[in-house]
Amino acid sequence: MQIPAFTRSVVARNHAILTPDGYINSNVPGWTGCTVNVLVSEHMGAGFGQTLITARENGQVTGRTATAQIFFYVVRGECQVSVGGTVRLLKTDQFVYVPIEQEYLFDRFDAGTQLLTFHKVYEPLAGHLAPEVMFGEKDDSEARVHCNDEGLRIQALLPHKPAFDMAVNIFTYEPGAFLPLVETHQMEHGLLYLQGQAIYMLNQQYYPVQQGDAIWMAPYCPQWAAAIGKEPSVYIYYKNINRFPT
Ligand code: UGY
Ligand code: MN
Repeated sequence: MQIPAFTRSVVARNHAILTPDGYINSNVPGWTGCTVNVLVSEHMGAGFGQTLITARENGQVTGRTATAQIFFYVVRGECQVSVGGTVRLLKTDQFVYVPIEQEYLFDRFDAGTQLLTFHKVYEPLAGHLAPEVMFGEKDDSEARVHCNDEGLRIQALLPHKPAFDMAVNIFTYEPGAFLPLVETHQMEHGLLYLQGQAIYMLNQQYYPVQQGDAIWMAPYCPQWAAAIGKEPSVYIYYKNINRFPT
């Protein structure tokens, strides 16, 4: 037997790579019949949370948001969601945004359905009502070319409206595509690789990453990525936006 003493996971001051081999279940009140892996949290210094829920058939994910909004994305499988008076089937690559002070219930899971969540304490903006419940899905025809490079496309899943203080985007790199600069910015990121492989540079360290890996990038963490392999590399990521810098 191989000694299980190796992992690609890294947790550093301003970034982290979390690979599925190290995931351990957390119990979250109201989220039953499922495995919950808390990937990003304030315990590592983050200003938001990211979890991955893997549900059994009898799973129920229910609660009422308080000060934090939650974005739920179906990474695989399907389930039913009841929120804001609407009951809907949610399939792979579809999402629902649950604003503050809102009850939600996910059930009727196909066994093994995975939900990715991003949650953040909502910062109200004077003159703007808080966002309402919103449904949507990954749609490559909605993706926009990034930095004039046809090999890089970003789809914004949430509207470009000042009421939203978080963005969730899907970033697709064609094989061999790479970011045209090393980004160093005040905004924070959490991400999950949905497809493919890449080399991610975080704070001058180069990491091989692939589908299923999660990454946290603190504010000002220098970041760069290049797709490797023969298929597109695709990640979904969180970013705080639209508020006065603190
Ligand atoms: O939106 C962003 O800041 C994005 N381009 N960053 C990233 O993918 N690491
Ligand atoms: Mn960035």
